Amino acid sequence: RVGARIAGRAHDLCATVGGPAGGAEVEPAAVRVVASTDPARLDEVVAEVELGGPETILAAAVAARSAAREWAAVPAPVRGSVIGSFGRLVADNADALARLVTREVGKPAAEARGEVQEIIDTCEFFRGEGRRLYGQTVPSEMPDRELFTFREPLGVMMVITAGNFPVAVPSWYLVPALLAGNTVVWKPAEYAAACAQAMLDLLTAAGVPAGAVNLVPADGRATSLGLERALAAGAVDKVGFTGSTEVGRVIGALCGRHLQSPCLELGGKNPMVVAPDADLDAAVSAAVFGGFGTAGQRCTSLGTAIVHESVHAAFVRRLDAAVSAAVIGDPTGDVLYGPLLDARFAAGFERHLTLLRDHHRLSGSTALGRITGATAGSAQPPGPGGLPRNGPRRGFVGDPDRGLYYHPLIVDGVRPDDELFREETFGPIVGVTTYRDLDEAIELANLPGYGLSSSIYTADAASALRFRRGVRAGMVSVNGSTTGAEAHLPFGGNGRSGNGSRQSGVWMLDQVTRWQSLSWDYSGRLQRAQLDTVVP
Ligand code: UN1
Repeated sequence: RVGARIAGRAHDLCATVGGPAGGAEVEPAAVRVVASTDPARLDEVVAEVELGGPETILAAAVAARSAAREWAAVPAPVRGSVIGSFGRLVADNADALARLVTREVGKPAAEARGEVQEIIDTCEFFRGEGRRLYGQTVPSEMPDRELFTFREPLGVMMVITAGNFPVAVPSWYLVPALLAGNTVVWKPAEYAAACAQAMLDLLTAAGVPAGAVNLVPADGRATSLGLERALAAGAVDKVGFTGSTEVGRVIGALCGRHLQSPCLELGGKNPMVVAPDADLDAAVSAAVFGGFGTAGQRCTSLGTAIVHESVHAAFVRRLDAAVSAAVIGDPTGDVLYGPLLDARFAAGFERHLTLLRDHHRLSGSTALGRITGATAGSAQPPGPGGLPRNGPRRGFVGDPDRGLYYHPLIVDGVRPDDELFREETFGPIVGVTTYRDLDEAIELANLPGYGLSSSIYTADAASALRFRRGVRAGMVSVNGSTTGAEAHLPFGGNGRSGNGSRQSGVWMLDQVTRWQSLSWDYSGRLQRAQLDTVVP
């Protein structure tokens, strides 16, 4: 069986969901077992995950191919009903699914519930698309001839997803891919495999047939080898990937060799401009939510606040106060953010912190590094030179020594040459810099070369519109956070953020279908385009 082999029952979703997950019967290749742990309680294993090798991925693609014809033959409105049932099942199991998200990747309860809502919204949109999935009628330049276009499924999609949105982002691929009549190989993040298993169980319970979605947890090396083989064997028609820019380049190159254009949704270093006329309290709230929500681990997280020099001091003071007052910690509670996703993400974040040490002026109450110490809640001990360091934090709930918790960081005075200004950090850090005029702010916003999300706080319509036009981001928010895109608006970026593909809403249909045209002549003679076309 292709699928996440998980010891025991990793989720407590309701009785309608149960039994073995979907996926075709194939012999798995050599595997390794890894533990997916709760990042807030590292000693607790959420699931034992059996990783597939390259052969497992190839086998899953072949299984998806065998299931493709039958699924594509199901009328689109019926496929839409299956998506509708999936959405209802997700809604019926929303709390349990959100709890699993919290447990497996440490996302705070409210945000996890929001993530589940994003699946429901996506299903609501695509259910109806099953009754639309429109093609066009196009006038011909010749008489007695009709032209049409049709959307056709691509065949087999390989979907590779990260664990920061372990259920919502996969649904952005799985739901439209299935609706359009494709079958899927899904490689989730290993440390979010129990969430993936729960999603597959819900899809199966909703009526997605065996073999239509094949779940294969695998490590990075096995994934790229398996994908390479599957592409070479003609077993995969399209790849969808959400994750780092670095891995996106590898996947883009692999697909390019086979003349495929993947859907790539990569990193971001998302700017927020705070204009002199901005509502500063609102801008600070957006910086807190956008920079520190999900512990800064959204691709849309705020990277750098670019603040007009006239309001810079006031902005930093208020941001610092808001962040210092925030409660962080155990994600089952009401916290701003919980632990980092997984040990590898913590290690990556530590690398950024190492580069930051000694290079930046950190704002007054900001501490640096992992939160430790059994007595969280006591004051922060100062480090050398008065700089606060690792240690307990006021406003912490839970056991700091059991989880991957990090202090929130505000780094004031970042410059364009700084690593922190240019690179995505995927952790709870916000950089702050200043600008003098809007052109400079736009230039700073574009400098890192990403192009995913962006924001401006201003009361001036002309500044907002100028920023919208000048910023090279796929998503622009005026007086709102860089995070929190709605599920039916085009989502994606260019530059280091992706290859220009857009997810969500009708735009996603272009990632899961191919256009076919039909020219139908009923003149009874050969009509030659251009040659027989009479243009007066
Ligand atoms: C991601 O981090 O990959 O706009 C997706 C947002 C979310 C999705 C983020 N709705 O922040």
